[in-house]
Amino acid sequence: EFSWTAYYDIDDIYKYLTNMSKSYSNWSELIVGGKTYQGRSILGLRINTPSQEYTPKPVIFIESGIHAREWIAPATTTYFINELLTSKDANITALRDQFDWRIFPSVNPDGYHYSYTVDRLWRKTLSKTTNRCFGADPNRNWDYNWGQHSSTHNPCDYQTYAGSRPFSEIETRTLASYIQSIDNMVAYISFHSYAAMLLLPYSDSTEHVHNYDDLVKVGQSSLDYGYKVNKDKRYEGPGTAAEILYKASGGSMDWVRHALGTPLVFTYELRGNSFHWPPSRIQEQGDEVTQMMLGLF
Ligand code: 0X9
Ligand code: ZN
Repeated sequence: EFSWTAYYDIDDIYKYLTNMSKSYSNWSELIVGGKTYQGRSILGLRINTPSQEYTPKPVIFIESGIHAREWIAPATTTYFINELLTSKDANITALRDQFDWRIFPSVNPDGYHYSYTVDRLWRKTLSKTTNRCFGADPNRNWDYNWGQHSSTHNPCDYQTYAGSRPFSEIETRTLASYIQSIDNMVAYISFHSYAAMLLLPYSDSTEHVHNYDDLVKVGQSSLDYGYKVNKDKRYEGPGTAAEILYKASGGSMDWVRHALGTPLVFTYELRGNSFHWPPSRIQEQGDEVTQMMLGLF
């Protein structure tokens, strides 16, 4: 049985998504956001309850687990899926019904499986680069200002190798084309760990986007909601990644904002004091993220 008191390998996460799509087949379905180097699908769940309206609902996209070792991100994301599907709380059912959700708990499933079975601190993809080394940082590989800040061009770099060219990785390339095909995407939310921060575009420059003040306002509301259920430590931000964390180029958030003009783009750096955040704390992180999503919309 799937739960939120343990971390699961990718097959079990995918089995959970598949089971939920069958149990709630009237308003949820499995979706494929792309492909991986090892031939996996990037699997997600669409949640779109029936409505009386003729116009399609606005889409909210959730991208989680792009960095393999940040296990709290996929765990929290399946927790949130579970809340959307099963909660009787009127605020949560209203949030569920208002939007067409596309939720991907692990957009780097090869890397996640590798971190689960071989190298717990693995961050990158698993693509072949040199004879000795492999993998690129999928959050440095998107085609916007690629290869500049916090990026290396050394395939043997364990952390931030940007790849051989923009979208060299099949995961980022196929996911970007899936994202691009979505009409009416109003929000793109990405989950990482660990810093307890809410980051806004851009990561790559300190320039403020035209609706920066709005992003700060709704971001602040999101953090207020989160703080209500978890007073352990208030998240830093909202602020541009470039200003409150560090400049980094080639991230998904910057590409989505720049190439697609999506109005609401956020990156949450979840809690933790290491990548080994204990499984006993998944639930509290899940509740906090659920509240933070309620505070956004
Ligand atoms: O460096 C990153 O990619 C993220 N931090 S992490 O420690 N999880 O690796 C920050 C992401 C900020 N946004 C972008 N770089 N686009
Ligand atoms: Zn990360």
